[in-house]
Amino acid sequence: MHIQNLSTQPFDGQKPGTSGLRKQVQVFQQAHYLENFVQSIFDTLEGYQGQTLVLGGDGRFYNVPAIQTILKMAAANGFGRVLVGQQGLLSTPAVSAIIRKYKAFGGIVLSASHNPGGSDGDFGIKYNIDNGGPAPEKMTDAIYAHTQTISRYKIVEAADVDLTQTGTTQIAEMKVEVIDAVDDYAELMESLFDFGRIQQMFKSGAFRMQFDAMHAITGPYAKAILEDRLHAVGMLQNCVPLEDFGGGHPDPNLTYAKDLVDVMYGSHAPQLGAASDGDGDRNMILGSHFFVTPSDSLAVLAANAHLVPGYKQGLAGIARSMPTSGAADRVAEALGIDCYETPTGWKFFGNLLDAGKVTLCGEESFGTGSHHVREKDGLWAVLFWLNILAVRQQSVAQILREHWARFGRNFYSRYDYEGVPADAANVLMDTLRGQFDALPGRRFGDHEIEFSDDFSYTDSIDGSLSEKQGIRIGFVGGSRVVFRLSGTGTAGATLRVYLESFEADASKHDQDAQVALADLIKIADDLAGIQRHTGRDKPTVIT
Ligand code: VG1
Ligand code: CO
Repeated sequence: MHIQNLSTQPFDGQKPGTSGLRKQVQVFQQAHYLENFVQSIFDTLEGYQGQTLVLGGDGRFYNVPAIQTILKMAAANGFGRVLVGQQGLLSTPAVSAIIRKYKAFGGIVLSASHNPGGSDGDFGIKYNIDNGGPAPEKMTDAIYAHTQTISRYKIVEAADVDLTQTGTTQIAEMKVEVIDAVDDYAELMESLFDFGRIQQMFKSGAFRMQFDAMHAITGPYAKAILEDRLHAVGMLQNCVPLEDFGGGHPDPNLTYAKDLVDVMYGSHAPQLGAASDGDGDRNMILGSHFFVTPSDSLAVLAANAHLVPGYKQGLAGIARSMPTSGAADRVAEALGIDCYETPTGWKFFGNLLDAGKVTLCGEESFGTGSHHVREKDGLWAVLFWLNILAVRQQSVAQILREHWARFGRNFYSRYDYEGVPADAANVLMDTLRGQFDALPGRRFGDHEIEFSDDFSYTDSIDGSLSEKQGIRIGFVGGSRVVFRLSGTGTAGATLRVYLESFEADASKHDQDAQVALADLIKIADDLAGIQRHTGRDKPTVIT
């Protein structure tokens, strides 16, 4: 078979963000655009000749053409074997699990996660290393540098691989194994959770859940695990992955998972509601008429981990991203273990997990996970909750109320201003930075600013430094406002404002978070001049 060595020219802006390179589909469809990025990944790697690559995506528009191209490029570049999901499908956590199980050299995930799909939507590509986790910043920086000077890429001239059936074929010297997308992942889940007990709970007929796959990748996983293995029959919706996710945002939150929210706040609501995102790494957890913030969810999983077979030997530590609330910190303190604070993005958890310093990790953006893989894992979190519910035999709301009574409640909310002009967003951030010296000591009603800074993080394992990871304004008493610009969007900028206050008094725990945080919300706007800079008088999404 013939290996072509084609000449090409660099594209601007192939810089990976919080989680890989994400662009509109039309951008990816330009001749050589995908190829340049893939060749830049391969050229950044060392020692992959003859090794195994894992490949799959969330099924969005352009998934299969991209897979066919990458297979031919992997063969031309000398990989020995590619494990590719049937139909080109693999969830992000499944890719991570498969890399680890088969000791692959790395993996490529095709996804723009929670961003909309379809021919007018977004596409994305991400490289994961041999621990199963996202490439660290040092590597994504090197890949980006390479895209700016690239002049050639290698590809084999060959027929497309049939992805519809599992089985083994060959492209040039390289073996292609089309594997079942779900089996390895399901086996891993079964090793962590008490499937017998969860199955009993469903079979008793007294417990119901509603799971919404949002027409994205988790559909086949949920069917195989929740329905076939655990007997959650008739409790799943939107489980067929569609190229455009049925026209929606596959983002599990109160705004975009409205169908599910309507069920969970309706009459005869089931005891548990859950949804996951485009690539299956996020989760939203709801009880009957009850929303669990992702920050609280992490804290509850940590406090109840001893009830779950895979975690009963205890937690080494917990890690959370900086904007995530301090609820998990309180659990860590009670358990006598460390809690680490990292920048936003799962790539910062990898070193801590590899070093055995933490067992559970979480982000406020509906991401929770553990040392079982090196990505956040949506269905894993749902199974963790099911296992806790099966053991405790209480409602989600009861579990949260008892949790707050014991640890106190961290009221929390995030305001997103999507699609604002990038210049305006940058001016807003820089104006805030300009005030750092003047802010401490300033009072707003009952609130006095204690500190303001740009969060920077030094990795305790490899010493790498990541700066400007979000502006923090801390108040006396522990309340906090954080301002950050998103690194996953493809149009304009998204300003995220994270709000948090702590309440120890249990008689005040039933307040609505928006009411409890009302003062802080106003202060955030005054401080940053959100309306003045962006012209927006309200956020696009509140979570
Ligand atoms: C967002 C979230 C972040 C998450 C990232 C990837 O990033 O805030 O917590 O890790 O998405 O999630 P940003 O830069 O837009 O705030 V996913 O589900 O896209 O892989
Ligand atoms: Co995702």
